[in-house]
Amino acid sequence: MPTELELLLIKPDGVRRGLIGEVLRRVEMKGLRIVALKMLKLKRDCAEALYDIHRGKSFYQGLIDFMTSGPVVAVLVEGDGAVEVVRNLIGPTDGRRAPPGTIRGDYSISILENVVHAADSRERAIYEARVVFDPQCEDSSESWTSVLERTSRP
Ligand code: 3AN
Repeated sequence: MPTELELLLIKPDGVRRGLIGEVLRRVEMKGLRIVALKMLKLKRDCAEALYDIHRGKSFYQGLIDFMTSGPVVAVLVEGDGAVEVVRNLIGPTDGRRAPPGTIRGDYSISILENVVHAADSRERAIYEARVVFDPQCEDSSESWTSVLERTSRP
């Protein structure tokens, strides 16, 4: 299988729960290479672009609210069959049904707050990577400069 790129996102619940290291560890231990990494709070229109295929569905607004509720970590991963390998690592969407040993199976009992997102095809991986790594996508109220300002106030 030729080497390919996959876009993985650690969702706001994964960041809030302190699972960044655990997710990255699993990706690296599997033998995949992390080729780009960025923590950011998504602007609303970027979250909408990321989930454009779900527009109009009953859970869409809740999904966008959730994805913009706190910082996410965007991870660009490279490896042989990376899309399939990462999708298998994260497990199926519903954390209650995801098998133990998968990230969702081990850390989620929710269909919405399921720790991670991963693109479902090579084409989507490229599209989604372009969305989330675009500097315009970052909500600057949560950027590192605002963290510095907040923490260095007397
Ligand atoms: P996956 O992330 O496994 O590819 P998708 O693309 O079907 O799943 O759904 C995208 C995201 O939308 C999911 N990760 C989940 O957060 C949310 N979602 C999907 N189905 C539902 C649902 N029935 N209720 C609430 N949220 C959902």
